[in-house]
Amino acid sequence: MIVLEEFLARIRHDVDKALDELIPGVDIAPVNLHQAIRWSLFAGGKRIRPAILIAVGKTFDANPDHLLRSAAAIEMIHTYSLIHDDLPAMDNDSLRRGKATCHIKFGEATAILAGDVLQTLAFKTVAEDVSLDAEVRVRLIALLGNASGTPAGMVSGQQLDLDAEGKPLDINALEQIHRQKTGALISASALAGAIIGGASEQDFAATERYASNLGLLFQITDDLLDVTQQTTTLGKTAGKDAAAAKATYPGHYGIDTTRELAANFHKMACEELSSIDKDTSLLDELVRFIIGRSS
Ligand code: GRG
Repeated sequence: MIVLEEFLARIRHDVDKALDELIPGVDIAPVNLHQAIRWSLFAGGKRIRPAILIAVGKTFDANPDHLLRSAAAIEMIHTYSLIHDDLPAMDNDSLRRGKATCHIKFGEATAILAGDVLQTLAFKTVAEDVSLDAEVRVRLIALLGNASGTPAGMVSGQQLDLDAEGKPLDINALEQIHRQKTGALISASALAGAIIGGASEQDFAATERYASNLGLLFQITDDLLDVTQQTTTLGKTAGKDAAAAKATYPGHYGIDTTRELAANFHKMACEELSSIDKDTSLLDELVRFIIGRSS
């Protein structure tokens, strides 16, 4: 059995190497644009979405070389969302991944462009991945477009989140925001691994249910960390949700009940793995990592 910490460290190394090869260098014009992308991309993210993609792909016996560029593409989309989320018109934050945010370091216009181009590079990366059949690439592109866009993806979740600021929300609306804003890209990471691994229809459906619980668990854990951890541990401003009157699980249920709910999503995610006739121990470990993380 692979120790999860070793697996995650290897993913961080391999994905960072792939990203370095895929992103234009700082010797290529426009230099400030490429510096801005690299500033945010290599600031030390956990690479959890690539890890989910690669773990699911490995579970379905995919060739590891075939997973890497899609994993890098998902990290590009994720980093674009962080850059744009930190902008003055959105969360207006000055700290991300323990460093100054992209717009603080490079200016707002360049940060907007860095986010834009990370998004287009992600789709280009998948489209040009010659290790994958054309049909697989098209499925992945559609998956990423749906998960990062609207009406059920990350951008629509972000809009719902902005619209909900300062308003009382029922739990269904809160869950919808979390599922779209964060869950959709986490789910897409798992499903991309299943697509590249050629999972059967039944295994794909089980992966979808696993990922849906995992995605919600990820954001609930993020909500908990925002109220229980310090800024230095998180590498981003702690206590931001309450200050911005954001809709969160701890805000709705309190910390103790939120922890119980997280444990329940943990259990449900792991239960979905039992119908998959493969060694799913890595996927089990990933859920444990997500609920136990401190940043
Ligand atoms: C602005 C287009 C746009 C979308 C915004 C994802 C998102 C939607 C905003 C980012 C802010 C945020 C708190 C989102 C929730 C998702 C989340 C928990 C992001 C942090 O992910 P981690 O913990 O970060 O994986 P690292 O830095 O480790 O990659």
